[in-house]
Amino acid sequence: MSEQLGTLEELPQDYRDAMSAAGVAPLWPMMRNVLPHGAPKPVTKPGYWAYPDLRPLLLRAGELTPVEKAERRVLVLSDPGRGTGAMQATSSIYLGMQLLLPGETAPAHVHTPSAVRIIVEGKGGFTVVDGEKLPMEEGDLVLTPGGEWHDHGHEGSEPVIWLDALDLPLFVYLEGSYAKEGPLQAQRNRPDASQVEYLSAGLAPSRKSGAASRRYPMMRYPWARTEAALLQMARYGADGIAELDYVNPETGADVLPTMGFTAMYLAAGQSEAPPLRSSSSAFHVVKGRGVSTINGNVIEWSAKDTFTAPVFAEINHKASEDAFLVRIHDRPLQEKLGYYEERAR
Ligand code: 1HN
Repeated sequence: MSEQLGTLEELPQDYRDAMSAAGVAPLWPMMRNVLPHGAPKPVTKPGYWAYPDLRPLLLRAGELTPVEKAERRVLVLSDPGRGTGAMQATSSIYLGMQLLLPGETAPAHVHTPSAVRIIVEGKGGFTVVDGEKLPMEEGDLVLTPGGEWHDHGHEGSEPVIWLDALDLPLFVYLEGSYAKEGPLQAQRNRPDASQVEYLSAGLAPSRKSGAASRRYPMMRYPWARTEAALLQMARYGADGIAELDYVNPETGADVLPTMGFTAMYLAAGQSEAPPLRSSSSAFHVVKGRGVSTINGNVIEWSAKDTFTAPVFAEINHKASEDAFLVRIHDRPLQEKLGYYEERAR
C-alpha cells in the first residue's frame, strides 16, 4: 500500500509557475481525487422531491410560460450535491417534471440522448415516437430512444404531468448532446405496439428468416399490466416483495443501452435492504407510502414523489402501505463498460 502522496504546496513556486506556463500539472497531488481507494467517492447526494411541492410550481410555469416559449415545460430535479440548476439528479441520470396543458403540443425533435417518461397525473396526453402514438396513462413507462423523432400532444381536459428520465449527463460529458427540430409527425392510425404485436408476454411477431425486428419494438409499457404482474409475483413469492425489469420483448435486454428500469412492489409492512450497487438510482413512487433511508438520510415518501441514491448507497426501504415504485438506474451502461458490481452488506 502506498503512503501519503506529495502535495502541490511542497513544490517550489518557480516550478509550479513553469508547469502552468507549459500547460501541465503534476498528477500525484490529484491522484486520489480521481482514484480513491476501495470505492468511488460520489459527488451526488441523496435527493427528495415531494410531489405536493412540485405540482403548484409546475402549474404556475403553465401560467407564466407558454409552451411555445419553453419547447418543453420542465422543472429540472437537481442533485443536491451539485446544487440547484445542475442538469443531473445523479452522475448519469437527468430527471425533470414536465407539464403539458390541454390542447398544447410540444414540437417534434430528435436528439442523441434517450428519454423515458413515467406518467404522474392526467389523462389524454400522448407522445408520438417515429409515427407511433403512445397514450400516456398514469404509471405508464414510455420510451423515446435516442435518434427517434418525438413530439407530445394533449387531447384531454386536465393538466398532464410526467417525469422525464434521460441519459443526458452522459451525452453532455461526451460532448455528444444535440438535437434537430422538425414538423409534427404524421401518426399511424393504429394502437401502439404494446396493444398489437406484444399484447402477451412470451409472444412476438413471427418473421421471415433474416427479417430484423425493430431496435425498439415496444415503446410503451402500460402500468396496469406492470401492476398486475407484480402482484401475481408477490402472491406466489414468500416475502410480499416483487421486482420486474422492463425489457425489450424481442431480445430480453434492457429497454435502453444506458438506463434501466425496474418496477418494485413492497407490501405494507415489508422492508428491503438491497446490496450496495455500483449503479446510481432514482425512485419514483407510483402508488403507496413508506420510508427509505439512503446513506442515513430518512425519506418519508408517498405517491408521485421522487428520490435518488448515489452509487454504492446504503439503501433501506419500508412500506407503510402497499407500495409500487419504479427504480431508474444506470446498470445497463455499467454492465457494458464491464464494471457493474453488487456488494453484500
Ligand atoms: C427532451 O427532449 C424532453 O422531449 C424533455 O420531452 C426533457 C431535457 C433535456 C433534453 C431534451 C422531451 C429534455 C429533453
